[in-house]
Amino acid sequence: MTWLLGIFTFWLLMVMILAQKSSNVLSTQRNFNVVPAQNFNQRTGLKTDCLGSYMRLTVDKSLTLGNQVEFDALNGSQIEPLTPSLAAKCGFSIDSDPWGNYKVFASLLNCFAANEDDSEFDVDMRIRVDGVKSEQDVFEVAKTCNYDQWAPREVLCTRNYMEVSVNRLPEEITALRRRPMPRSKMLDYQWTSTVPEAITSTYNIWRMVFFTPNQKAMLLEDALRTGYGVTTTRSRLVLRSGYDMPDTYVENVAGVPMKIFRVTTYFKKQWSVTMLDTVAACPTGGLSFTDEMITWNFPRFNPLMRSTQISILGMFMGIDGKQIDSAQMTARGYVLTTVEDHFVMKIPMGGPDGYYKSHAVNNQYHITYNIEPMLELLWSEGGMDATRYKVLFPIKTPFMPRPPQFVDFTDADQRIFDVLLGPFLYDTELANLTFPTGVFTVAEANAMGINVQEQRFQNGSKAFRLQVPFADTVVVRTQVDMTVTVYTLHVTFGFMILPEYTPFSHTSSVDVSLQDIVLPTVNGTCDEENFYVVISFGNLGKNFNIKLGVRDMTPDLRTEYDIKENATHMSLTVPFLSSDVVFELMYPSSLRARIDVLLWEPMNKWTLSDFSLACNFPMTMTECFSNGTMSALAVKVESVPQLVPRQLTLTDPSCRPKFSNDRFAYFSFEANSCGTRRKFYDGVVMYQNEITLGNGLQVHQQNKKGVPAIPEDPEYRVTMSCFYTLNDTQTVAFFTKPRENEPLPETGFGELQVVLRLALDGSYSNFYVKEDYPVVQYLRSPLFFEVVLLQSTDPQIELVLENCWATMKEDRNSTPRWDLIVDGCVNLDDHYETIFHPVIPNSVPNPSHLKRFEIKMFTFVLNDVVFQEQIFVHCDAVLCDAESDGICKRQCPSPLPLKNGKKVRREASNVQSLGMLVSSGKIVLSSA
Ligand SMILES: *[C@@H]1O[C@H](CO)[C@@H](O)[C@H](O)[C@H]1NC(C)=O
Ligand SMILES: *[C@@H]1O[C@H](CO)[C@@H](O)[C@H](O)[C@H]1NC(C)=O
Ligand SMILES: *[C@@H]1O[C@H](CO)[C@@H](O)[C@H](O)[C@H]1NC(C)=O
Ligand SMILES: *[C@@H]1O[C@H](CO)[C@@H](O)[C@H](O)[C@H]1NC(C)=O
Ligand SMILES: *[C@@H]1O[C@H](CO)[C@@H](O)[C@H](O)[C@H]1NC(C)=O
Ligand SMILES: *[C@H]1O[C@H](CO)[C@@H](O)[C@H](O)[C@H]1NC(C)=O
Repeated sequence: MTWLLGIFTFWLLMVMILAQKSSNVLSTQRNFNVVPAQNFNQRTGLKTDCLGSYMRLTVDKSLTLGNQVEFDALNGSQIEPLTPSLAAKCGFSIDSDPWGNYKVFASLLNCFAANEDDSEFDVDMRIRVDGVKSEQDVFEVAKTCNYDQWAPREVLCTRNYMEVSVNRLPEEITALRRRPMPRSKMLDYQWTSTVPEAITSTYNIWRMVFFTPNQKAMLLEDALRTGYGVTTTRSRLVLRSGYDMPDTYVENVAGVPMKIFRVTTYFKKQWSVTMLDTVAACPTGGLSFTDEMITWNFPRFNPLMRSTQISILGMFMGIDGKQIDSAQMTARGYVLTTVEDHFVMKIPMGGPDGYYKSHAVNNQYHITYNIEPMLELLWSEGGMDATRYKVLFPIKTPFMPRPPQFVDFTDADQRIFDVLLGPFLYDTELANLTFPTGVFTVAEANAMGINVQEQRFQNGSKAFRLQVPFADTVVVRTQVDMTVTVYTLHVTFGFMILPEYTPFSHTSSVDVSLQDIVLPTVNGTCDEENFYVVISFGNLGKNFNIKLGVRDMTPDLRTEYDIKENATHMSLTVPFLSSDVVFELMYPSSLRARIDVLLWEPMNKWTLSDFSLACNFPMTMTECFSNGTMSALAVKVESVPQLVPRQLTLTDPSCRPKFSNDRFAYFSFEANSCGTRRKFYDGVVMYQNEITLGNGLQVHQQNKKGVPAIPEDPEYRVTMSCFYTLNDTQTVAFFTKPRENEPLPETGFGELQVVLRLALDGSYSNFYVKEDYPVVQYLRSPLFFEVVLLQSTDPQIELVLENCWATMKEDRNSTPRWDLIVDGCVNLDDHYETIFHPVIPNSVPNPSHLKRFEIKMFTFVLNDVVFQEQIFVHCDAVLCDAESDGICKRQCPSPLPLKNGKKVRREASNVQSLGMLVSSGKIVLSSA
C-alpha cells in the first residue's frame, strides 16, 4: 500500500483523480410546500433570507407567543427533529431571544437540502409551536436559495457548528496550478459542470484522520456515528463538527482561543488514493468589554493560513448573519479595523441591533447586552485559491451590575413616603412588596391605598414609584423620645424578570423623623367631694398607662373611678377620701388633699404627663361642743409616711383613738380629761390637747449605718385648742406640726352660752321662757333670778356675777339704772335688799356654773314720779378658773353705807376671767 502524503503550501488540497462519476447524493425531490415563505409573512411571522452560503429563517414571537418551539428538518417525506446534536452535525444553528424570537441559520450544504448543481438549494423546514392545550401548531417552510459563488474553500462558524467545504474537483486545481488567475478574477471563477466524476465522493472515503491535535484515524461510518457531518456534493467535500466534539482542539491564536477542527480525508479507488486536507478554525473568545464598547479581536493570521503571504480580498461586518455596508456601520458606530495582529471589531454597547437583558445574580440586579455580529473575510494565499471565512459570533456581555438607585422624594410635610426605585430594563416587573406587616401584590397594595406606579423613561427603561402615607399600617412608627417619632418605610420590592420569571428582590428603607407628637395632657377640677380629672389623649391615641398616686390603673380602678372616654378624652372622678389621694395638710375644717396623675409610655417608660391637683375639701377636723366634749380627727399626712394612726394618743398616752384605720384616727374626749390643759385669757377659755405618737411609739429613723437615730421630737404633733368666749364664737387653733412649720391655725366653731333667767319661784325648778315675757309682777313680789352657764361640763369653771342692775329701758346702758349687785356683792344701798341664794350641792350637775339671787319687784320713781312700771335686769357675768385667785376668790365686804351713792369698783384680773353680758326680758309691774 502506497501512501502519498502531500505537503501543501496553501489550503488543503491535493487530489489525485481517477474517476468521473457524478454524485449528488443529497439531492432529493420535495413534494410539499406548505408555506411559500419567500419573505416575511405577516400572517405567520415567518421570514426567510438567503444570505450567501446559508439561509436564515426568522420566527417572530408573535407566532410563538412565548411557547416552546421546535424545528424539524425535512428529508423528503421524512421528518427529522433537529436535536442539538443533529443540528450541529447537519448544519442548523438555532438561536432565540428571551421573548421567543427565533433565528435559524441553515447551511445550504446542510444534510437535508436539495442541492441542484451546487447552485440551487431547497431548504425545507418545519416549525412546531406548542399550543395551549398541548396541541402543536405546525408551520412548514420551503425556501430555495441560489448561490454559486462558492470560494474554493468556505469556512462557516456558527454558534453551534463549524463547517468547512472545499472544492473536490481536481480539474480546477490543476487548472489553477497551471494558470494562476489574477486576484481580481478569482471571485468570478466558476466551476464548470464538465469535470469528470471524481473519486472524492463519500463512497470512496477510505479513512479519515482527525487531529486532536494528535492524529486519530476513523472510518467514515465511525465519524458519522460520532456526530460529525461528512458529505460530498457535486463539487465539494463538506465537513462539519460541533464545538464540543471530542476530536477537535483549542489553540490560542494571537491571544484568541480558537477551536480547531482539522481532518484529512483519504479517498481510495482501486489503486489510487486521494487526500483532502480540511480545517476549520472558529474563535471562542477575543472579546473585551467596557461599559460603552464591545471589542472583538480576531487573529489576523489564523490556523487556516499556511503562510503569512496573505492577501485580504474582502473584510465585511454583518449583524445576525447578514452583511451590512459601511453606511450602516457608520450609523451604528461600528468599526472594523486591522490592528497589528488582529482584526478588531468595535461595537458600541446598547445599539438597536442587540438587546439588553436583565439578570438576577445572587439576588443582585445585573444586565447583559446581547448582539450577534458577523465577520466575513475573504483572502487568498500566495496569490492563489481563496478562502471565504464567516463567523457568526454571538456576544453576551458579562453580567454588569446595575444596582438600582433608591431615590427619596419624601416631603415630610405631606406625610407621605414618596420613593423611586430604578432604573430597570423593560423586562423587569414588580411582583410584590414586602412590608413588616406582610407581603402584598402590587394590585393589593394599590387597593390598600399604597400608590405603586411604574414610570417609563424615554430610553425604554423604567422605575417603580411608591407612595405610602405615614399613617399606613405598613409604616413602622418608632418613638425615639417623647416628641420625636421616626417613621420608617421598610420595603422589599419583589421583582420578576421576564420572560423567565427569574425572581430577585431589593430591600430599601427610609426614615423620616418628625416632631409631631402631641402628648396627652391632664387637667382637673374639684368640688367639695371629688377630683374630676380629664385626660386628653394628644395624638398618640390611648397608647399610655395611667398611674393614680402610686397605683397603676387597673380595670377595677376604672370602675371605681367611673372612667368614661370618647375618641379624644377620658374622664374620671376620684373621691377625695379614696386611697389614691394623698393628704397634704389638715385644717380644723378642711383637708388639703392631692391627686397625682402620671401618664407614662409603657415601651420606653417615658413620662408623658405628670399632673397634680390639690384642693381643700371641707371636713370637720375638730369639734368643740358646748358641753365640754372635744373631738378631733387626725389624718395621716404625706409628710409623715411612717405614721400608724392607731398609735396616736392624746397628751395622756392612755387616751387612744376611738376609731382608727390606716389613714385616720378619731378622738373624742372630755375637756377635763386626757391631759387637756385649760387656760383663761382675756375674754376666752382655752382648752388644749395634742395628738402625738405616744410614748415609745415614736418613729425612729435609721441613719445610714443602720444604727437607730437618736429619738427626736415626735414627728407628728397635732395641737388642738378650743377657745370659748361666752355666747360667742370660739376660736379653735388646730394645726399639725410635722417637720416644717407649714400648717396654719384655722378657725373652728363652737358655742357656750350664759343666760339670765327668771324662775317661777324660789325652788328654781321652773323658769319663764321667751314667750312668757313681759312677765307681770306685783310690786315688791320676789323675783328669783339665775345666771347659768349652759351645757359646759367643766367643773373647774366658776361663774361669778360681777354686776347686776335694773333699767327702765331695754338698753342695758340706759339711765336711770338701779344697781343690784356691785362687784359681786349685793348693793348695800338697796332698800329692797338683794339676796343671794346659794346653790345646793348636787341639786344641779355643776353648782359652780350658776348663781341665784332674789330681788323685790320695784318701779323707778324720780322726783316721786313713777316713770314707767317696768324693769329690765342685766348682769355682767364672769367665768373664771375656780382654782385660781382673782375675781372668783373675792370676798364681799360687810354691809357699809355707800358714800354719795358712788360705786367702788375693783379692777378685775385681765387674764383669768371671761366676761359675759346677760339680760332679762321685760318685767312689768302688775297694775292689778
Ligand atoms: C434522507 O433520506 C434518505 C432516503 O430516505 C436517506 O437515505 C438519507 O440518509 C436521509 N438523510 C439523512 C441525513 O438522514
Ligand atoms: C414576591 O415576589 C418575589 C419575586 O417575584 C417572589 O420570589 C416571592 O415568592 C413573592 N412573595 C410572595 C409571598 O408571593
Ligand atoms: C385646665 O382647666 C382650667 C379650668 O377648666 C383651665 O383654665 C386651664 O386652662 C386648663 N389647663 C390646661 C392646661 O388645659
Ligand atoms: C370627648 O370628651 C371631652 C371631655 O369629656 C369633650 O370635651 C369632647 O367634646 C368629647 N369629644 C367627643 C368627640 O365627644
Ligand atoms: C356633748 O355633746 C356632744 C354633741 O352633742 C355629744 O356627742 C356628747 O356625748 C356630749 N358629751 C357629754 C358628756 O354629754
Ligand atoms: C348669744 O346667744 C344668743 C342666743 O343663742 C344669740 O342670739 C346671740 O347672737 C349670741 N351672741 C353673740 C355675741 O354671739
